[in-house]
Amino acid sequence: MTGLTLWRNSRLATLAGDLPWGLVEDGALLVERDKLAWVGPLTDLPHDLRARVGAEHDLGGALVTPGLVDCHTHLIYGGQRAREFELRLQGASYEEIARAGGGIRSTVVATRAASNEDLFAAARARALTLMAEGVSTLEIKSGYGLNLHDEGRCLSIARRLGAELPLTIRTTFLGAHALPPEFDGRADDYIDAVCAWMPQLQARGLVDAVDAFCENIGFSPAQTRRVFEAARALGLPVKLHAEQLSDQGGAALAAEFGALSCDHLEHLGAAGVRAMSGAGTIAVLLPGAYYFLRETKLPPIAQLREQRVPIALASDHNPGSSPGLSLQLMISMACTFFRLTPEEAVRGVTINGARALGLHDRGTLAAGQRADFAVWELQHPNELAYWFGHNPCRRVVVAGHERPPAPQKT
Ligand code: DI6
Ligand code: FE
Repeated sequence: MTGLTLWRNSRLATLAGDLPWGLVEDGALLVERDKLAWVGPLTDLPHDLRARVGAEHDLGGALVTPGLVDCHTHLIYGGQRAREFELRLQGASYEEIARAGGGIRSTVVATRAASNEDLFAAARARALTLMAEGVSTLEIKSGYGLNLHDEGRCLSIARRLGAELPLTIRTTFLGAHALPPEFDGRADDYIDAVCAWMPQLQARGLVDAVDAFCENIGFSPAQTRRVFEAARALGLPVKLHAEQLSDQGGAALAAEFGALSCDHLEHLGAAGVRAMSGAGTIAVLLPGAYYFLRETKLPPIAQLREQRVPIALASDHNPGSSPGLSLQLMISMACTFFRLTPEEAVRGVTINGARALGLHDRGTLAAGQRADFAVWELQHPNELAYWFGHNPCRRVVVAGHERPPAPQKT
């Protein structure tokens, strides 16, 4: 039998148990293959387990957290929209640009025109940037292909990233992101098409979940419901871009379908919060989009807390509303803009991010969880919310293996 690997001399923010941060001093992690076999203060490590340790790493007192989870990204796309940003700075709104055929549609044109290799290379570089800050699980949505061929191409590229990079990729089919030009004036026909593509993409192993953009510039609740019914018929979990720009009742609709998450939520009302609470749906807040669209309406944080709706945070990386690639910046902005506590924000990119993807095998440091963790040159986990603009992540372990290019020491 292979020996166990001991990682010792660290402060652990386990996010498990009842203590703030699940903090463990002089902590140790024992890894068996891809899982955590034991977690706790080194002095409590049982002798029989100690005897089975094959390799040992001294972390020099560094902070360890669970590997970070970015549960909402649109990582695969062609082109960029810096010109659109300039127009918005001059007063044009995101909605106006979208209605004039810019916005998501312009990225669809660039994505369709891009080669597989170009799309892959650009997405790979983006993923590596997120990974350097401790991300070990990453969700990627389609939604810039908007036909069967190009949605399939983008989802296949997401799968290839998952196969070639040392992290978990979860894919989400977001065919109902925007109306492609060839369906102008025929949104219901387009929804029929999206529902018809879904089983084909699922049969190719490309879909872990289904999402839609329920918005006055996106799809109506009735159209979203049809997408969700198609997903349910295939046994696929759903998520929703809900109440980003207006309250469409999308969150309540998603909750009715047992959605894993509702995302954005600045315009979420009391009924939506209650519905999410009843359904166990995670609220995914996206401070990058709030910031970049210069939104002023805050998501209803107090009500989410009151109704015990777990809050996750994600980068929402996309070329239109959130071109950032830093979960640490999202933590910082969630605290400054939304007044999340640092602990809430860090839970948002670990345990609650995992739950927003339906993953229960990660997000905390506890025996039986996947051995996904990040090592930080920090004293206390509250510093994750404090520093911004530089990267204190020093090492990342994914499924028990340390990720290069971090130093490979024993
Ligand atoms: N909401 C968003 O923030 C992204 N998609 C969505 O439905 C933005 C997509 C884009 O502008 O390209
Ligand atoms: Fe999004």
